[in-house]
Formats: sequence, C-alpha cells, structure tokens
Amino acid sequence: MFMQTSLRTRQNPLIRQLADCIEEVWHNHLELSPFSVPEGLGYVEGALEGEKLVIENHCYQTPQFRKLHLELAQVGTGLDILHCVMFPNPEYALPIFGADLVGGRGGAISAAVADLSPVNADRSLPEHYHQALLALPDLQFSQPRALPEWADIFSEFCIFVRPIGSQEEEAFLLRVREFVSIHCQMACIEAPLTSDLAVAQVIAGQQYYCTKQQQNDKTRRVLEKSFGTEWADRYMTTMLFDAVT
Ligand code: BLA
Repeated sequence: MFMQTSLRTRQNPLIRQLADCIEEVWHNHLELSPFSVPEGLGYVEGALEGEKLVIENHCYQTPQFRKLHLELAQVGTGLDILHCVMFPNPEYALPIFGADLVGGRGGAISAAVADLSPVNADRSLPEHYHQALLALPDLQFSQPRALPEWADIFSEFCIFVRPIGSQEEEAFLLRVREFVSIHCQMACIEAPLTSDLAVAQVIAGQQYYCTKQQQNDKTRRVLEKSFGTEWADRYMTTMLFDAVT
C-alpha cells in the first residue's frame, strides 16, 4: 500500500489529479468489489535495457463492469503514464471508456486521450450516450493530435490532444470527469441483455476493441524495453486489453 501511494505522489500533477478524479467518480457512483489481477501483475518492476519501468495496477469490478482498470506507470525518471479502461460486463450493451495520459515528470503532457468507444455491431454509441455527449460544451485545444491507423475504434467524441497550459489541462480533466460520470450513471440504470445473440455481439465488439488497442506499438515498445517481447505481449493481452471469450 505504501508503494502504491508513493508512486502516485511522485507522478506528473495532471496524472495524479486524473487518477484521483477517476477513482472518486467510481467510488461515488458504483458499488466496487475487488478484482483479482493475474498472478504477479499487480505491482511490477522491470529494467531489461536499462530504463526502469514501475507499474502499479488498481482493479475493481461491479455488476455492470467486469473490470475497472486504473494503471499508473513510471519509466526511468522521465516519463509518467496513466492508463484506464472500464470494460463492461458483456451482459450490458455499454461502450468502453478508455483514457491514456503520457507525459514528463515535471513537464508537459505529450498525449492525452479519452473516449467512450462504441462496441455494438454498427460501431455507433447508444442513443442516450450520443445525446448526453452532444450536450457537453464544445472544447477547443490548441494542439489536437491525429489518431494512428489502428484507432478506428474511437467515437466522434474522442479527445486526443497535447494539452498546452493549465487551462487546457483543466479542460481535459473536466471532460474525463464528465465522460466517467455520464458512463457510471448510464451503466447503473442499464438493463442486462436477455438474448445470447446480443451478448455474443457485445463480446465480438469488445474483442475488436482489444485487438485494435493491442496494435499500439508505442505502448508495446515501452513494455518490451523493460520486460522483453514475450512479457510485453502477455501483459497487453491479459492485463491491458484482455478480451472476453
Ligand atoms: C500513445 N501510449 C502512447 C505513447 C506511449 C504510450 C509512450 C506515445 C505518447 C506520444 O505519442 O506522445 C505508452 N500507454 C503506454 C504504456 C501504457 C499505456 C506503456 O497505457 C501502459 C503500461 N492507450 C491506452 C488506452 C487508450 C490509448 C486505453 O492504453 C485510449 C483509450 C490510446 N495511447 C493511445 C493513443 C496513442 C497513445 C491513441 C497515440 C498513438 C500514436 O500516436 O501512434
């Protein structure tokens, strides 16, 4: 517990604030139960090619979410990472919330990503999500970033920016709070699916999402440098983006 608290306090302030914010919204809206992380993957340290990588995972589950995953990581002394995914239980036709924040310890955030990603067959968001997200105020960032090719999983509401200055950092933080709050509220009133076919479609949608995320070479490379190819692959497929089968 001491180690976990200390990694967060040593991270980039925006990462720390986002981690606190996500956990606060989860605690406010959801009934969290413990989730057991695969053997040996709760807290990990590696330093194969020199740069030390420290990872700590916080995981929970609820009736609507098979896995709520918040990961904090620190590469060497320079790079901090926050990764978060809320995987719905496949009995609920809910989108997947995901966020990634990558930045220097004291300095700027180079990548801030957040989305509620559709997983249904036509890859559109449920109408009530669409309406709620449309009602949010428009955001302008001075340095939007272009999504890579694998990223066709994201919705039209996806934010991918390099936030410049405290105002843009605040705006990103608030938008994530809005995404997660809307998502938790919608999830709590969602009725479970009753047909096997509909559940199978959700499973297929989650599998597609995971397959695409596993193609993120930037993530893979960071993990490979400290833990090797095999470990990185196992981590990406069992811990970061484990599809239901
Ligand atoms: C980008 N992710 C990145 C980058 C790094 C990582 C180093 C490049 C940063 C930059 O271009 O400025 C690294 N991310 C990690 C590592 C972990 C991690 C090591 O989570 C975990 C240990 N990624 C996600 C999720 C989303 C996501 C949930 O894990 C979105 C919902 C998106 N990350 C994402 C995208 C990029 C990125 C879209 C940009 C990739 C690119 O430009 O090619």
